[in-house]
Amino acid sequence: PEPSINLHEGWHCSHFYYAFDRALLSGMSSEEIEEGCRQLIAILDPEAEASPKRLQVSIVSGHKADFCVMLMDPNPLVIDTVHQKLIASPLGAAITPTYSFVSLTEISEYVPSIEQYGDRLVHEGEERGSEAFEAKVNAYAKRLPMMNAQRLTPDIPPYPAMCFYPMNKKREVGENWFTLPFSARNALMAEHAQSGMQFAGKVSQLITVSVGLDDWEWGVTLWARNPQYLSNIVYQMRFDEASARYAEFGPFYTSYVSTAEEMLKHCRI
Ligand code: 76R
Repeated sequence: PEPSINLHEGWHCSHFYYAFDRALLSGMSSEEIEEGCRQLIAILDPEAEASPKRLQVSIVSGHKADFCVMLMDPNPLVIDTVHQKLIASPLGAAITPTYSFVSLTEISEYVPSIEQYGDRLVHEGEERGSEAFEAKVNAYAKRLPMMNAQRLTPDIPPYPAMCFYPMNKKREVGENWFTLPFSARNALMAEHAQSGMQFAGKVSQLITVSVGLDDWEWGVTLWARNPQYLSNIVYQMRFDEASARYAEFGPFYTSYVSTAEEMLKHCRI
């Protein structure tokens, strides 16, 4: 394939976390701050022409950061430009980056093909070739292209609460995910998916891969109708063998979706 920093399929995805430097802000004039806010709002406008395909601002809970900017685009430099514009803007000196995570959208190798989906139905007791079997396989075949488009070029769901955390699959002697045969990993991920599906309509998840790109192997972004569901889903999934035995988690960042304007107001800037 041709050399390119754009992906052959899917998008780059970055999560940026920032905190305001109150000492620096207190030294700025109100005119400077006002102009800084105006520019920050323009830089973080998801509808602006130069903006990445997806841009979401959220207000962070706790003191790990003040706000989060999540960005997705085919071109990683379009994503990074938002970060550079922010710190080069009039408020930039008073905006301290506290965390970032670089990843890619992907179709996991455990998303069943139509054939694998049929095998799973048989495994669950469905009779191959029966009317019910055919109906389910056809429905899946119809949904799959849409679901794969959502995995590679995700729409952000209209949910107010968000949680991000990075994770690894364990590589320890006797408990090494990467030495398990594909069939065993696939079975564990099928159980994982079953358990996750119980949160349909409450939680929407985006798993982005960061193997080779950042300090953890995957980024987990969860959006929920209500923050209670964030805790519920993470708790429940801890009992799935894929997580109970093999998952290791990094720091958790909880935030609430907002516009840049609402975020500034919330932060009393
Ligand atoms: O994409 C799909 O829906 C297909 C099934 C599926 C796959 C392949 C799926 C479903 N996941 C898949 C892959 Mn998941 N997921 C996590 C976490 O906190 C934890 O315990 C782990 C973090 C959550 C909360 C979650 C939720 N999943 C993966 C992978 C990639 C593995 C690889 O490729 O090697 C990881 C790291 C991972 C982690 N997952 C679901 C959910 C939910 C809610 C679902 C059901 C989605 C639905 O409604 O269909």
